[in-house]
Amino acid sequence: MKLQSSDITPREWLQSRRGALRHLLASTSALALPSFGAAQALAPTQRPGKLAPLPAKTSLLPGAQAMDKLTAYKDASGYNNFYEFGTDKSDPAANAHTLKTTPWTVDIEGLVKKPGRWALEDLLALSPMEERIYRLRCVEGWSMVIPWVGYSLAELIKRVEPLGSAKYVEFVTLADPKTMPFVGSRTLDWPYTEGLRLDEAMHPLTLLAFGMYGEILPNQNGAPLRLVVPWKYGFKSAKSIVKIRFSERQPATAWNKAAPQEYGFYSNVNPEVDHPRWSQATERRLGEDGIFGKKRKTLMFNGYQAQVGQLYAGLDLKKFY
Ligand SMILES: Nc1nc2c(c(=O)[nH]1)N[C@H]1C(S)=C(S)[C@@H](COP(=O)(O)O)O[C@H]1N2
Ligand SMILES: [Mo]
Repeated sequence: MKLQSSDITPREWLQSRRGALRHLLASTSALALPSFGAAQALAPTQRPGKLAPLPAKTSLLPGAQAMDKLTAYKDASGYNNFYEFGTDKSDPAANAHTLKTTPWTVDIEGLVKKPGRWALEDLLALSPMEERIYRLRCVEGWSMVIPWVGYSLAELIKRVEPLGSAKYVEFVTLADPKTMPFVGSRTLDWPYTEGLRLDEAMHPLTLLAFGMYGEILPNQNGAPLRLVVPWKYGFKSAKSIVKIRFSERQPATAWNKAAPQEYGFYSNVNPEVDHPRWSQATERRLGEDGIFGKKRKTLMFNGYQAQVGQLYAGLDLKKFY
């Protein structure tokens, strides 16, 4: 039987990786192992095996291992929102092959002591890679569980030394009409931008992701690097980032500009605050429930309340949606 990542729970996934590592250590010279042995030892059948491997150690951060069943790779990479490549869920997988991810640079701008341009290679080497299994819930009502690979955005932020006046972080993503067929369409004001309060951006769960399922990100999931903010609606998790800007004022965001009464700056997952056109109380897990399957209850802060709830103490979450 061929074991698919979608058939196993994250606990089994982690245990089988440890088992594979023990087997490898017993059968080969331990000295031959590269530094992040665990992901290297991942059985090839558990990795999609389509893209370059991105070795990582398992993150021990509280909240970093959602114990729900993993979403199948084919669903996570085949059902996407990436409006630069079209508005249908199947468009990004069909069209994003044109995205050119090398060379890639990220500009750090604004209120920091160390502004400048980072090459992707230097960002990849900045901090050890961790695998984190996060729930991600789209504002449209579907959700998934993905083993991401990356490190806390805080590692990069500390390195560039924000000034005391910096209160917000803006993320600007690629808008290249030559490779992104829908940049120029009137759906959104391009480039797609997003923003976080500095304390949200510094929260250890806020992930700068370079990979998923043990491999580098597929283009349609935001290669070569993206944000993953697991307690917020999916649109806050900007894909294919080219610029990170620190500011004193709250930055504009693409969805807020497009429909301010529907998409606020905070966009924390909250089953008690409905979208003006639909309820946010329940969700469907991708691949699991089927279109007519039963819905599951959406959790406050997408299940990350213990980790992030204190960021919003005293804030009226109905007003700051
Ligand atoms: N640049 C960019 N980033 C984006 C989007 C987009 O259209 N463009 N869509 C967002 C939305 S609505 C969601 S739900 C997630 C989807 O991420 P996934 O395709 O990896 O599931 O990406 C977010 N990041
Ligand atoms: Mo979304």
